[in-house]
Amino acid sequence: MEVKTSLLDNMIGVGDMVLLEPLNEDSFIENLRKRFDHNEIYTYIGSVVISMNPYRSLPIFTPEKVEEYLPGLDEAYRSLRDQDKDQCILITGESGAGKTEASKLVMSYVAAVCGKGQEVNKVKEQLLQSNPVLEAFGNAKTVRNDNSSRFGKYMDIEFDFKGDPLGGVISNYLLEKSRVCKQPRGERNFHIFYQLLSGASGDTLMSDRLFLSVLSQNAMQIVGFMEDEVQLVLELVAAVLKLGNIEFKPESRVNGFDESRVKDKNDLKEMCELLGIEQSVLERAFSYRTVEAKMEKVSTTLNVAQAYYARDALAKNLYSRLFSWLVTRINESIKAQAKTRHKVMGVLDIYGFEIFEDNSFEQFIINYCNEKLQQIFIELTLREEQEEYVREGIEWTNIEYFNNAIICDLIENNQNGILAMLDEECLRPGTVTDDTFLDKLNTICAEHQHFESRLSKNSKFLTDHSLPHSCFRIQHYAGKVLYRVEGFVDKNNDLLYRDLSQAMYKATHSLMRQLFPEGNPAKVNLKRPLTAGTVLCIKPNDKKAAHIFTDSLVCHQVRYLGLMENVRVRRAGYAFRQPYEPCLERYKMLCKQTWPHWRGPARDGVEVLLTDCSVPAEEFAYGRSKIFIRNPRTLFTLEERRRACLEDLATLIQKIYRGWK
Ligand code: AOV
Ligand code: MG
Repeated sequence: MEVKTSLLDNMIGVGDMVLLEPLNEDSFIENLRKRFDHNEIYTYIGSVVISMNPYRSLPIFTPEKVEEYLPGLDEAYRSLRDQDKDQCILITGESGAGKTEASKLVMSYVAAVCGKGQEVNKVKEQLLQSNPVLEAFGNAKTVRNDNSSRFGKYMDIEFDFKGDPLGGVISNYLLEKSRVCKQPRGERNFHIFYQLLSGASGDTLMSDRLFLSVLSQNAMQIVGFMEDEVQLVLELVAAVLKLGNIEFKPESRVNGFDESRVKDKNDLKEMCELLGIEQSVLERAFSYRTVEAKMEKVSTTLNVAQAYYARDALAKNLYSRLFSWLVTRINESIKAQAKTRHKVMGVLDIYGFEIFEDNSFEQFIINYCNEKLQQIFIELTLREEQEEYVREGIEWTNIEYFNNAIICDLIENNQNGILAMLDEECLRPGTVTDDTFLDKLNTICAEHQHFESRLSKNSKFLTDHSLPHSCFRIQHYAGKVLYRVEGFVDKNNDLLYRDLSQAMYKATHSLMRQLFPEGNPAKVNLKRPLTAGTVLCIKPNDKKAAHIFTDSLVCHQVRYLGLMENVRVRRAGYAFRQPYEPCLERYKMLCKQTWPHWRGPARDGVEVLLTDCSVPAEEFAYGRSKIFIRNPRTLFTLEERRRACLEDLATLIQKIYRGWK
């Protein structure tokens, strides 16, 4: 039996890295490769799942198979149902690594394992169909991923006491709204714009009914959108398109200034018709801006550049508010009806770390989010794990790992973090430019190990002195990224002139009015349940292609995700732990001295029990309140014996019963 297993291991690799022999980076990557070649895309490090993107559909996602392939998920779901613990699944990995697909798999899994019945099925279907709706509006093709998420998403699935889903709540974070106006070369706008335009002539945008690809339309219906709501949403998408067509020309004034005028009023007219806005109101809002100074309202003229700025700000605001409204609307549909919410399973899927040729404010924010997620991952699997051993008094040699807290601090520190400085610059009226912001960064961050500019004193990673003007570089956990400061101040400011928001509020379009109330929409806080499972997604190649496994690329990801350290902690550590009482309760039938009752401290009972089962002493460690078991196989052996014992007992009872009859 033993031989067979190792032969199999030789061919398809080991399923849990904790059991890998010998353990080093080469064998680790070799193991991933073997498994990848055999379509085994999941590998474990204890309860952490590593998922390799296969870039093609594998026949493993049927409801029956899901369970078999994702034991980690199964564990999370069982703990939620049987042990009454909220669960949270964090999904991380760079852009295109397969996070969003993995998050959908989590949802399909939940749908596959839990109860049936009309009500439950409806809830499941709605939860699942919220994905295509949000992807249509929040995903786009990028250089890294044809279906790249441009927003962060956290979804709580709520369960009743039986473990059946009752509903869900979605929170969205920071949509990359600049994409509405401008897409980097080789990239596209959000999918919805193409879905709206596909197969339709330009006139369709002005026809009574707008058409959307059947797929999204159906998904919206299942999630609970009324037909007229779908229409209202599409009208706003069309309005954003129309808005993008509006152009401006300068008109010279007597005082020497150029004042902006709408070039061709046709698009303006169509947009106004679509939204029920008076054309003159919008036209004026593109030529003048009202500023309040010392209780006085002053009207200043906009030049052509300012008019374009105002137009783009409006398009971005309109679209991102529409997106948030969609999330709120979906939540109304999918929220749990009954009040008997019992437990939740949270799934976090954000936009992955990305490095482009040109990186701007958007990449900076996205990469910062990933930096934070890596922090949580480190906390859970490396820091807390090691701290528990110390707390329980288990002998432990500390395993070093790179802690990226220092990079998070560089960005978010309240006093001199990059974001604080940016906010400060945005508050200074008048003289602020992207360059003054960069100057400020240079003076304050030049000493930081992970920051690089032309003035950097700390050249630890300054290999390349050709840093261009108006750029800075950050050494992120996942790699160095060169950011161009152009647009940082504007994008952070994100000014929407009041004249425009007021013009929008005057629209007769009912949804439009809702999107521009005065005041800001409340922000959602990310609250994560305590227990967490993790999925780490790895991208096998840079070509979005199947069957290709690029060693260097995989190796880079294995390093920055800290996977070797993770296996080391897991291996030197103990795969399984349990407080003494429940452990004794579960296995006491395996030993005469502890069965049926043990009198005395549970810790001693567990010791007697384990000695009696003659498992080698090095397999265990006795903590202050918990027993630690090193190898999962030891646990499996105990479980098998327990099962055998129960079966014997059952046979015995049957015999007695028959004899008695
Ligand atoms: P991401 O979520 O990690 O990137 P996706 O989940 O969108 O990446 O995956 C990118 C593409 O890889 C998908 O569109 C599929 O073509 C393919 N893919 C990923 N996982 C699987 C799988 N399990 N089976 C088959 N194909 C898969 V980003 O959102 O860009 O950070 O912002
Ligand atoms: Mg994604």
